[in-house]
Amino acid sequence: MSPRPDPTTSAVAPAGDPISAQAAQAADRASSRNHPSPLDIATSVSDPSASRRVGPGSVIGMLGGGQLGRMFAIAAAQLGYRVVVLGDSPDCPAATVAEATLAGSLTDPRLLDELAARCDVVTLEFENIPVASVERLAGSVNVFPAAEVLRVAQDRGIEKQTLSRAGLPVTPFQLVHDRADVEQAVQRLGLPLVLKTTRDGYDGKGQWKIGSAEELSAWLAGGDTAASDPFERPLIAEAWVEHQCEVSVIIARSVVTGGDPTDTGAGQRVACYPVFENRHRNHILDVTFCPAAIDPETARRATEMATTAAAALGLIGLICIEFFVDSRGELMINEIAPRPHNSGHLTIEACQTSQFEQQLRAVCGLPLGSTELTVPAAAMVNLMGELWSDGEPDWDAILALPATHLHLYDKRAAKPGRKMGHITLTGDPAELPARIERIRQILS
Ligand code: AIR
Repeated sequence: MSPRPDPTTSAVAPAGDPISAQAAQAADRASSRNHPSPLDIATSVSDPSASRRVGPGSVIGMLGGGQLGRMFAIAAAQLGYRVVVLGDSPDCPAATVAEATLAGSLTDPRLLDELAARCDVVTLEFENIPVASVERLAGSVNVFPAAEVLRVAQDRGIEKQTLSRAGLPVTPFQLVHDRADVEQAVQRLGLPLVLKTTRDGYDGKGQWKIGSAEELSAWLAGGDTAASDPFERPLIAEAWVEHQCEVSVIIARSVVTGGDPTDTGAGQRVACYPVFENRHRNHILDVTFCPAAIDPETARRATEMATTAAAALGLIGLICIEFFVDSRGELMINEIAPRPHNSGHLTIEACQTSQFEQQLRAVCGLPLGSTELTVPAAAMVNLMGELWSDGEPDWDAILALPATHLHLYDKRAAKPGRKMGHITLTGDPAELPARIERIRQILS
């Protein structure tokens, strides 16, 4: 393990506490944008051509070819755009709906240069796109969200530093590089706590809940880490938050230099969706409800925090901010994802503008669309690979249900834990739980 500077102390650490050089750079970049005025926001965009309008008929580059890229390409086609995907395989989910797919590594300079040459603007569908690839593209074509946003979102430590320095509440945390750090984290944060790899973990991967001194000893002995050295990769310890529910807010933001009737001032355009309430199963999103069953004041604060986060990051594009609502009704940011989000899939049928069309509008400098619900309520149920264990599920029975919308991602292999599709239900909020139950019966 390479020696590292002292870990940062906590979400509430005063500025000036020791942090890693990388985290310090990111935090400095972000802190210079804390609570920006509209004027700051307009001038914080380093590339003055950032907001250049890219109209219908243009070609959009998509980094990543999964279901999020696929649903983006469908929305883009509706508005007369063409999409070129850079994905890992020629039959990735986005490939069948894109104009062209460049199949290969997201770090291949030849493919990146070809994408840049073919596209008018480039966006992405997962946040772990190598930053160097985005920087290479950005030398010749606008990429939104920018490399700087990805750098923050790819590292849980930098993410938490950046958000807390923007005055936003995050789960109390401590960076962990060695045994002494874990012991200090246990002292400061208490048990249980969650150890997470700072990079590359998702859907519960690279995460360990430590509930007792015995569990900590077992983890330190490497029992549950799949690694002989549990500190091989940088980690973050997070306090365990007893929460009543998890909610998410998806917000689009763009900065335009030209005047437009939808501008909110100094060129910043912002559009925020209603709050979504999320239920997980095995650390993976299972069901989303909208509107969330939280009081209006909590919803208002979540929206305000999402707006502050998007501006502090200098985001152009779409971002999802996930929150815990703790037992006292306080909000804490759990994580962020600067791309369309699984919890926003219901916007396709339930809102004036889907999250995918909104991403397109934001990165193309078009007016942002209304995020209003067009239905009383909606729910989204994920369809995971395990549903295929006895062959293809009975889609005809699902398609026979009213106000029920089936989406399948055309993935070639159904594996347990893999998102294969989703179903959106719209209608009376009181009836949604029973309708979800009916769907589960059909699919079981
Ligand atoms: N995705 C990205 N971050 C989180 C999620 N769920 C989507 C993207 C990505 C796809 O999941 O669309 O391309 C990868 O899915 P899979 O099943 O191939 O691992």
